[in-house]
Amino acid sequence: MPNRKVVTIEEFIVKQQGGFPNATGELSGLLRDIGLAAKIVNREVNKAGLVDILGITGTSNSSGEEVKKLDIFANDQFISALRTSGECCGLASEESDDFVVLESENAQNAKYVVCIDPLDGSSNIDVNVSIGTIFSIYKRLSDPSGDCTLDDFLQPGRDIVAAGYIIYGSSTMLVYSTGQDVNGFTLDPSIGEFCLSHPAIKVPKKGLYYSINESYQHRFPKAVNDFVAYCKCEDEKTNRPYSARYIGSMVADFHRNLIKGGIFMYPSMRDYPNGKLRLLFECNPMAFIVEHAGGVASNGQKRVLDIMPTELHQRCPIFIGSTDLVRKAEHFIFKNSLSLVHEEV
Ligand code: FDP
Repeated sequence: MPNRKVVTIEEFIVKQQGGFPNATGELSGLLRDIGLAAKIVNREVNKAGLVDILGITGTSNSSGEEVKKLDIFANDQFISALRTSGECCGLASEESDDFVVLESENAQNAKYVVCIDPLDGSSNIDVNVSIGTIFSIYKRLSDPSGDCTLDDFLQPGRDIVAAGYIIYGSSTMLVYSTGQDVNGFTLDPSIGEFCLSHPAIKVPKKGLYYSINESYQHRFPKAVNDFVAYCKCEDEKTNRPYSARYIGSMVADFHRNLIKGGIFMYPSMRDYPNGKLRLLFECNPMAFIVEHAGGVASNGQKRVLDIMPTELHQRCPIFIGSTDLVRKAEHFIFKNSLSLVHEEV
């Protein structure tokens, strides 16, 4: 067996920083702190069945969903890691209604803000199914002499400086990009380090998986159902039918499709014109990752990263993954909108 040198995430971040002569090391520090908090959350996720941390708290988050204890634990860990890091002046979390200004002495004058979904896929916690953390980092727009403001968070995804996710699965992985390649690091529990395992990830242009919660079929727009029917159709030339895979944990569904090729969809629905997923906490970071891996993220009509957010907890329909599949879904949506116009004439 070839003896490959192990590269830890710390070494990798330092090496990457070396490629930018003007880098101050703040972004590197922030990424390292997120990695450290992820290890602590991972430890708790792994023993979730053993300690009294599993179960619901009886409260709801800002989107009215049940909050699990582990969500709160993860939220607290990331806030505290970022508070002490000194490189971040504020953060917005999917678990909190409003953003938090980090007022510690360290955080003053810091030039970055972070958006985080501390524990995504939380309905899967109790049943030992993969869950994840999603993060994105932006340069603040406000004057560094004062507190950060809402506008620092309401930036389009194309202005993300770095984004990534952690998947707590059969192994724990941290995948991130600073706007160049997308690299994946697997946690080696024997040394407690994230080690480079998936360098320069590229999402296959064509995919063989489609991921959508089909139980909502009767609430989806016709174009989405037409596209799903297309995925199921027999066609040797395009390797159809594609296989359905839906874990119900965006990080896990996204991660599989990133590595193997496929499309993840959470479209608009009757009564939910913007779908379920949040633009700032879920859609934008994943869109940033997929684009840097050579894939596409669309709301059905336009690039997710070009949407101008107007509120922290804004939702957004999403079609994300392999380029050919996402473009095909967009084509169905476009075709359907044309036929609607024709019907109206
Ligand atoms: P969850 O509610 O379990 O936290 O936005 C959160 C999310 O999971 C995603 O991770 C997942 O893809 C989606 O919601 C699942 O929603 P449905 O149960 O409606 O399919």
